[in-house]
Amino acid sequence: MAFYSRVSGSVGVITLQNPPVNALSAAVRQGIVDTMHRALSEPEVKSVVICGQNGKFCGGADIREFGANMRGPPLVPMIHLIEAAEKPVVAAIEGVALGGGLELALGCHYRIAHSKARLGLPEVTLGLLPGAGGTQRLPRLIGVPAALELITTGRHATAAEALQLGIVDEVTDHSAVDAAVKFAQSVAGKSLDARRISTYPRPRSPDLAEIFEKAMKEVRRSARGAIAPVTCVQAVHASVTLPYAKGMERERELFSTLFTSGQAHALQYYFFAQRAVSRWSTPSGARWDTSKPRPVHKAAVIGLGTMGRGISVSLAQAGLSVVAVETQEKQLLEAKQAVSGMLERSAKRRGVPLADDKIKYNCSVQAVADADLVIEAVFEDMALKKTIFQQLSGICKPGTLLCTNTSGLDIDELASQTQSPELVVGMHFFAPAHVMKLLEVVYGPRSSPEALATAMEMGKKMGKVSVAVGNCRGFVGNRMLKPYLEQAFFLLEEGATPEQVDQVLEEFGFAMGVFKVSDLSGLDVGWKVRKADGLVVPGSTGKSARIRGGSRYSPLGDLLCEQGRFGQKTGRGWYQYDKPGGRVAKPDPWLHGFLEEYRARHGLVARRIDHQEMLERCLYALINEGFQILQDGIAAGPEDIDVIYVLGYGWPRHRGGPMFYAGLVGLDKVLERLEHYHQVYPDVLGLKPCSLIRKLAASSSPPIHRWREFIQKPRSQL
Ligand code: TC6
Repeated sequence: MAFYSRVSGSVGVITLQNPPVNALSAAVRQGIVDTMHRALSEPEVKSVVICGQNGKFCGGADIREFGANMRGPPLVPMIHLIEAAEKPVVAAIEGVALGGGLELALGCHYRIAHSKARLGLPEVTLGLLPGAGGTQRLPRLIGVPAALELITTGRHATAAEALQLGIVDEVTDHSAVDAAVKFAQSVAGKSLDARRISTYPRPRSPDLAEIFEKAMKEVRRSARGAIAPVTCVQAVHASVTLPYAKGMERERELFSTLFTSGQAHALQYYFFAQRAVSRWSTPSGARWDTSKPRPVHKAAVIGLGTMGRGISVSLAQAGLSVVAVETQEKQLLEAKQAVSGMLERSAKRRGVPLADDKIKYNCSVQAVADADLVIEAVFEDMALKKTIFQQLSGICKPGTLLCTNTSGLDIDELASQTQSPELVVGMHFFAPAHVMKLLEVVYGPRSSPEALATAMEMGKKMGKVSVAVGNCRGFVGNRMLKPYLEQAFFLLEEGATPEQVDQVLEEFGFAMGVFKVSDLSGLDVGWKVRKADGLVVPGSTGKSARIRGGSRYSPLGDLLCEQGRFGQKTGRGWYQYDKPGGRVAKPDPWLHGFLEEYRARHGLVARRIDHQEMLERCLYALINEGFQILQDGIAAGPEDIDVIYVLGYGWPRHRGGPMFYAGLVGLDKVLERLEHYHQVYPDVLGLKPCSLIRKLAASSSPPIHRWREFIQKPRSQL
């Protein structure tokens, strides 16, 4: 709702009240309309201020209401009522003015912002466009290039930038409401003719055609397959070609198309999923709201390779004192230089103070003795990690949380090396660790709820989205990657090329196909793991070369590694590059010849595989593993898996994540296709539908928010 008061006798103050972000729910919109009428009808009131409760102006339309039938007064006429008022209306922007919130402010005649406020039109991130006049008013106010950039990226601008762009009229370090009241008094009675943005002339410039062409090209490049950014450009285009009223009609048409689209549903689901993962729970009943994190003031990182450096930067930027340990002096010096450079660049980019003095470097593991939390980030080698955990257990003060940065090793095995296994958790960072937003926090069967809560909290402090996952081979992300990769290899055996498989996945929306990613991260990484698992059998021929443990196996990745083709770093992998370290992937005739020769050697006849089969086999194998993970209790819900895949594995955000996508396609359809492929390839375990998807499909495929009801609680682990 909205609360009305009168200040200094002549200023009507309308305060939006809908915690936590004063979103424009039906009740709030009704409140604004009612209180506006009241302010306009009271003769003593000469001007009006609109502000939000609890230091937040407004977070936009209430996203929770999007699915339901529209109630209450619509936004557009409400904003027109404000703009048409004959008394000056001033927006007092504190905290945030986002989406419909900023559109509301643009309908006001003046805008005063607090210096810490953030303003933006992030509708595009929800699969929408600013459909309350934002696409017509903002270009009229600040010009087409700046408006296009803000609307198509959805980024938040600082108050200083908003002032520079002309979005706000004044910025204050003190109360924006007090400043707005003062300002409102000073403009009472003044003409408002020049203050109604909808009456401003259409933006004109000789290079507009070029600007729109460039913007369209850019959104098509960066938002593969996402329709909202493209539609945003079309809507802004209407602001230069049509008069305001017609432009608003066009905005409404385009908005309606987006509003009911699957992409908007996916992105809105994802918005809530990203927030839901912080409310973690485990099969044993440990929960976010009953487990208290321990205070952490001092952290330590052991091993300053690529990951350790990124983790040190993240910790320092989170304001912690960090001890960074690397036992070889030369490597320590190199790491110190590299970390200083990373901190400097990051401070510049983010406009924050340099955190270099937060890190102390040391050659001895003894230096971590008084840390509250230690993150071991040495090579992915169980024997080495075990030795370090034994050492740490003897060195660290009682109660220190011991974390391992691993992409798939057994947390429990490491915990068993220590005197306090309840204090051991995994922290799976993604490279580059100071940039990537995802953190898988892995609890073992003996990790305490308090340890898990502390690691989750630590991730949040570092600006990550932390997802709690159970302990198993590859945890969630890498475990699901295995059957996906496997299918990609099988497709090559059956006649596809890496280019064809990658093209299908990129058309689906992945930033990079599976083979390009493999070249980027290095083929040797998976090779080492397969070797450790005893899967690599050099020189094996005949049928046995393609079978392991009774299941189909493709040695293609191993054979490439045997040739020294590790991907980008060696200039050759699934593609060729102009030099080692080169970035531009080019089809490699050698590889095509090698595949032909491989097929001939194994009696495989290449066939033409259509796009649908390539996509279904890769994605459905991945999704099937996701259902198995839910069934095993490794992830608490489908949202956890989806957030991991979008943030860590390049799954296109506008498709919500693999589990959401399965629901969108239809669980019975996914099941039917898995059954079909499993019938064709009975020796591929990853294609055998898991019992949870069968159960859900047999129960009329309930919506995704009800899937948890169908997951049998596994045995207590914590
Ligand atoms: C729009 O305006 C369209 C207009 C045209 C229509 C014609 N609605 O992120 P936090 C909830 S579209 C409903 O953890 P922060 C959020 O789910 C909208 N709920 O906090 C969470 O709930 P939980 C355009 C919302 O301080 C709680 O608030 N606007 C909304 O880190 C706290 O959120 C946007 O896209 C909402 N609009 O960040 C802005 N916003 O506690 C979306 C938040 O139950 N919001 N909630 O989990 C944000 O970007 C951030 O929430 C923030 C605050 C920057 C406002």
